[in-house]
Amino acid sequence: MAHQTTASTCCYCGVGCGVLIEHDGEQITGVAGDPAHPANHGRLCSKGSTLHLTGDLAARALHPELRSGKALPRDRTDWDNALDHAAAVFAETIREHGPDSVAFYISGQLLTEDYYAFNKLARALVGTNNIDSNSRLCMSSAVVGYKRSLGADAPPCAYEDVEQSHCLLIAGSNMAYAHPVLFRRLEAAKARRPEMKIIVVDPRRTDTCELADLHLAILPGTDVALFHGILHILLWEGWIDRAWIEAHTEGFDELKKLVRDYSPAAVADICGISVGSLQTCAELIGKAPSFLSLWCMGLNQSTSGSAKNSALINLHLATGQIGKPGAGPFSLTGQPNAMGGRETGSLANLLPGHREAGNAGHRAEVADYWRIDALPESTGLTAIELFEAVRIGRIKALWIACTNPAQSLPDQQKIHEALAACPFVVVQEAYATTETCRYADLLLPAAGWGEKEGMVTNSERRLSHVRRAVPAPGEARADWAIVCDFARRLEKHLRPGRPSLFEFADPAALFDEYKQLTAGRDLDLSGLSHALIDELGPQQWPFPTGASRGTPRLYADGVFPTASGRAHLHADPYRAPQERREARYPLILNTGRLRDQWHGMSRTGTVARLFGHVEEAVLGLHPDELRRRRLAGGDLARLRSRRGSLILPVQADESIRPGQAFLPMHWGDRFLKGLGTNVLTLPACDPLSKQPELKHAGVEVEKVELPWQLFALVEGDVQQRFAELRPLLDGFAYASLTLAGRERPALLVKAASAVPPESGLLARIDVLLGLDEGPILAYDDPGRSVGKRVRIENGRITALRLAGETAARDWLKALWNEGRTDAELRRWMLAPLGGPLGSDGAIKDRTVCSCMNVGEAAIRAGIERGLDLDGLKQELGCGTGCGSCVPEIRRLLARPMTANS
Ligand SMILES: Nc1nc2c(c(=O)[nH]1)N[C@H]1C(S)=C(S)[C@@H](COP(=O)(O)OP(=O)(O)OC[C@H]3O[C@@H](n4cnc5c(=O)[nH]c(N)nc54)[C@H](O)[C@@H]3O)O[C@H]1N2
Ligand SMILES: Nc1nc2c(c(=O)[nH]1)N[C@H]1C(S)=C(S)[C@@H](COP(=O)(O)OP(=O)(O)OC[C@H]3O[C@@H](n4cnc5c(=O)[nH]c(N)nc54)[C@H](O)[C@@H]3O)O[C@H]1N2
Ligand code: SF4
Ligand SMILES: [Mo]
Repeated sequence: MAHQTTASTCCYCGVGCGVLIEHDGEQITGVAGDPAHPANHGRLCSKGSTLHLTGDLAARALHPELRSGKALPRDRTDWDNALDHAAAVFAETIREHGPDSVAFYISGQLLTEDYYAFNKLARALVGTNNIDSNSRLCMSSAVVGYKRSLGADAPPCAYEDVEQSHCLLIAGSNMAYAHPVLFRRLEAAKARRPEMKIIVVDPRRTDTCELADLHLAILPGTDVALFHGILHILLWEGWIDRAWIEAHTEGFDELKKLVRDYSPAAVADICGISVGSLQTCAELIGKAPSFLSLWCMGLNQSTSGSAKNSALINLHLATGQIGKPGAGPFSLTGQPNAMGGRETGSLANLLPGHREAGNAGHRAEVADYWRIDALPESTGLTAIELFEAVRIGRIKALWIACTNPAQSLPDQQKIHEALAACPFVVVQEAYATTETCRYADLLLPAAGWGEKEGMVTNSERRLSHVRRAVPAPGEARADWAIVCDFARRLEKHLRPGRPSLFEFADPAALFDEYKQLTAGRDLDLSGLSHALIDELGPQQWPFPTGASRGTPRLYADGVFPTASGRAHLHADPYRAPQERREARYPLILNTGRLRDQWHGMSRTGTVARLFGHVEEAVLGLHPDELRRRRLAGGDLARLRSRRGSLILPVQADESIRPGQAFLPMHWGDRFLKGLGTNVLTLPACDPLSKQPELKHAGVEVEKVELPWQLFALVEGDVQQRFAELRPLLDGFAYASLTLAGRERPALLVKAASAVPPESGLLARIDVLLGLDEGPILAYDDPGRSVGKRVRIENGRITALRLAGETAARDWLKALWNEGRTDAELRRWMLAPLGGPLGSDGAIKDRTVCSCMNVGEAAIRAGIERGLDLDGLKQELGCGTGCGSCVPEIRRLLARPMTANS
């Protein structure tokens, strides 16, 4: 079919960029930013611009698969059998153990219509509030913060406010990595108006700090003290708006009393910053004509998450900095449709239309609308509680959709136990490769990005129409369709003979039913429809019936959706995080995002070039902490917390303060042996939001001696080889599997153990690497499992393996990457062991600019030649594509030259 373009949205972060999908009606061939979309005006980041490369079918779930017993493999089945079976098991479980013996765990990456269908299924048909989502790990503290401070869960700002503000506080958000296109807009605004002040509050010096006038590297978890300390100074200096406080808030006296104790000296001490920088921060905020704050997981993922949110909102209420251009408390949403989840009531404690499951009046309204007798009264379980209930056998049938809990929830040992113990686990997934899929008794293949249609709401309350470009592969189906089909079959068991609640022809029909539940409420989107958005473009709620355009900004009149119409100032004291530094666990482990990876990497992990920026799992530590433990960069270490441990390489990182450690959240058991990053984190939660403390676990690091090492690389059939090789590597103490390369993707394997593995294992690995026969150069000492093998085809290395000793690995990888095979390689192959012979040594480089494929070495060389940012852009091309690497180039320019930092 001819070349076509479909306007849709990016399926990654909450910025919600519009993308133009290029395709031929069958396959997606390219993407471009949509110039007409108000979120991005044509820009895309490194993840968005590589979406078309994520189509490896070998990683996708293509057919329903069912197993008849826990120990058995799943067999392919058809949809009828799959859903009939699921309906029978759910009906039986509900009949025998009641509706609260089943649960649904869903996701902020579902579309609004998918969410709505799931909600109706759980609450109206099954009769349980056991429906929670991964947004519990993400946004639930912001939901509580907005609701208890302002009366409704509504971020009041628009992206233009970020550009227009005079003073921006970015707290616990690394938006250079996590919301890159909004960061591009901020960079441009700051370039236009350099007088705009930017403050970053983050224990780490992230790339976001490249734009900051002031960076407060507070001790982790101390934000509440910081915000109270700022308010203390604002009060002392009279930089507050008394008239506004009088007219529009309540709770001021109590708050004033509380913050009296938060003197600059006390706060500087708690937060580990100087009194001077605290004073500067308060002055920037207090004197700014407009003040806006952006925040994300550094505030939300905390046992003080709700208090952090409210303490930050207090600063806006005390200064009257809300409801006007360039002002307001603006929580950034992580997932593309985290907002849609909140709107449709997809957390255990919510109901559609920003209602509460615990409110009898709200329940009655929704039950009436759905024409059912009543909604369930029993309290639904939140994510952490839910998986604990699975583990102890209270929940006997679990439906998981569009999330990978066996990677992303804290305390993974327990999560894996729970999934293994659960009698019936349904996983509705687009990719068959995830850690959670291993536990599926029934795997349902879901359509993914570009293959499904519906609505999403981005961080600024803007709804976009997500459009389908191509059919889903294999037998995969859209999520809403799977849910409604299952629900109709379950109705035959639970409501026989009654009219179905799930007769929806398409997502537009679901949306039209759902939107009426928002009519007259703060988020009113009753005036919207798929067709209207097609006509007017993406719109911000509220958008009531009869409206002709959306609402960019809320609370301009200072009236809040609370009983009194006033906003509440909350006086929560600072409380230290659950785990403190102590002798056995003297380091605080912080976890977060990489620039080019998305969560459990089911999608980004199929694109080799997205591993160019960060190749593998490494633990970052301040150089002093490495020295103290006699560790050097690249050494393998054991990282342990009270719950579990991991073996992985360490790296010196000056952006982290001593006493802390940083590990990206992305690594699960698939890419790194040992249940991944979250084997270390703890399930302690905020008391109100039930959001777990994913950014603060006590850990220790110690050197491990694993002298026998394996390094291998193989081009082609990456996903199949990944699946086959991964189980073989369980025999090693350390094992990492990632992708490498660009045009010729390869699987990259690293492993290590204390003693050589039995030689049969190495032989099996060689077979999977294609290094057992054919055009191979080999030097083997099988007795000691030591040796090296290289496969050369058409004058190029296509596979290689070093066993026992891997000194030549970076050199070989570079030869592979450059497609070179020279005489030196042949000479080296004949020598018994060791690194490259008389070469210019191992060149270990990493890609900084992923669009133009420019490495750190070239950029450093350019800087040494005296090039500035523009010069580097012109000469090397770096930073001229999506721009995601520009903050890092600035950092390289700013930092004195230190080798390999
Ligand atoms: N590249 C990429 N982008 C993403 C995602 C992704 O997986 N990859 N995921 C999306 C999702 S779902 C989300 S929720 C967002 C998350 O977006 P962010 O929250 O911006 O990302 P994180 O890296 O998780 O954490 C942000 C920062 O919080 C800091 N932090 C840790 N503890 C504290 C603390 O106590 N106080 C303060 N002030 N800061 C602290 C960390 O050092 C980190 O730099 O990203 C979205 N965008
Ligand atoms: N240590 C630590 N842990 C964290 C965090 C942290 O900062 N630190 N952050 C937390 C946060 S904020 C979040 S949001 C979570 C994210 O955690 P998860 O929700 O587990 O993350 P994903 O890997 O994005 O999972 C989404 C899954 O849905 C699948 N999928 C994609 N599209 C579709 C679709 O259209 N339909 C269906 N059915 N499936 C689809 C993908 O293949 C993927 O496996 O992680 C949390 N965990
Ligand atoms: S900023 Fe990047 S990841 Fe986020 S929506 Fe835009 S293109 Fe996608
Ligand atoms: Mo998130």
